[in-house]
Amino acid sequence: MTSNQALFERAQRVIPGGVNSPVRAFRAVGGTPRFISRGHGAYIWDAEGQRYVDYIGSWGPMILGHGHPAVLEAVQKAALDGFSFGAPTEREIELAEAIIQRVPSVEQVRLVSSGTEAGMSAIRLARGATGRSKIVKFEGCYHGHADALLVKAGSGLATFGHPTSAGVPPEVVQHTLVLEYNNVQQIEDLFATQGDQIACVMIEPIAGNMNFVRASVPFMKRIRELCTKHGALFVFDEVMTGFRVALGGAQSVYAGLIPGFAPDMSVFGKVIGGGMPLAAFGASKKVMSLLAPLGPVYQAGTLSGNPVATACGLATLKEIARPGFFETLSGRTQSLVAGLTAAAADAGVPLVGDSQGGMFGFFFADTLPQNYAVVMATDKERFNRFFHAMLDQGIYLAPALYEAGFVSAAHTADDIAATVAAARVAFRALAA
Ligand code: KE4
Repeated sequence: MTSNQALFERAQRVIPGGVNSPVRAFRAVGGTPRFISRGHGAYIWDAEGQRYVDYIGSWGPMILGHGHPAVLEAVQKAALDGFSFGAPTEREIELAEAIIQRVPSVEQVRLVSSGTEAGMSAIRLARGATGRSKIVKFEGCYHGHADALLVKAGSGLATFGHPTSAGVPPEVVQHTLVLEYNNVQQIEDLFATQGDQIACVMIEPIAGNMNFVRASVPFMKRIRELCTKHGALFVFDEVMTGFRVALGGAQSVYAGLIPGFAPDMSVFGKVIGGGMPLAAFGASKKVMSLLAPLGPVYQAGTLSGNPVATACGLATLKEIARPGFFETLSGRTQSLVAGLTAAAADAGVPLVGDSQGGMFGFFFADTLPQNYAVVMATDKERFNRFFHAMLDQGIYLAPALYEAGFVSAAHTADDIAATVAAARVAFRALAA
């Protein structure tokens, strides 16, 4: 049996950092990444045969758990009919219809292969629809690695962003403005001075890339009002929250809090592909009609709407639409967060947590952070020690304090109880 360390050393010889996506390398938490050999239900096994209760779920897609029989059957059948044709298929129509059925704000969607591709295309479409160049994002929100979105806040309000990555020329991000999440005054001030130049405001409605931070109702309401007033598009990045926090995504949660609320454009990924490479972006028919081949905004993809991926996504969406699915999943996730916070309190360790549907987060802090700066000021050292104490007990949490966690329908009450029991051991060690 090859060890994780041996695989990691071999991987690093041929793949940068030994991984195909940075967070997998455990650099935030230290230690050797686990090379996963298989998954089933709520569990994954590493190359050394160690079993883990999986709270990553491929960073969101595996909402049913690994190897759901109906999904497996759909994928196997689709694969037998052909992997990819480069021509339209009926199943792409079915998936588009399934997404639109659950998301009233979307009249048409375009299917693509990753959240990055969907976010990048959404930005281009917003710029094409408005004829404007400036875009607004918020510190701590991640929308994929398209150049224009790899930006950190400028030196002050309304100054253009600076690249967060080498290889991104300053002129590429000169139109990207980065504001503080949940800061109503900043968005007010920006629109007051530059409102007529803004193509879109893009947001993670519940920010899973700074662990778990909710946009406040006043903040969300004000962005909606300002975008409407100034003709900017309000883009909801629901790659993580879509079909994960609720069947209708985060926008259905906010529609319940703000009468008549809806974004102008939505980006989806993860769950809609069920673990296969598939993402989407959607909006009104008027906006979407600007896309090639109908309109002047170009966008394309060899594997867009891939026949096997659409089968996987459709089978997944069918299962999560079953009556009671999200009630059960939400209850399971809430019991996890409640159990963790109670265990921490018993050990005298400050811990706060939150969840929505099958997505959760927790912080070694006394109150829930409302923005990126506060998230990054929470106790990282304690988080990392907790992460490893749990990993050593067969509980696989997100290997970074700025990442959210995910519960699947395959996680049983016993899995949650075992996780909380392991946390009791870990918190006692932390408190020592
Ligand atoms: P992908 O290009 O990775 O499919 O999607 C990018 C993306 C866009 N928008 C949001 C809100 C996202 O969370 C993501 C990707 N999420 C990360 C997890 N923080 C994926 C994990 C990774 O990068 O390996």
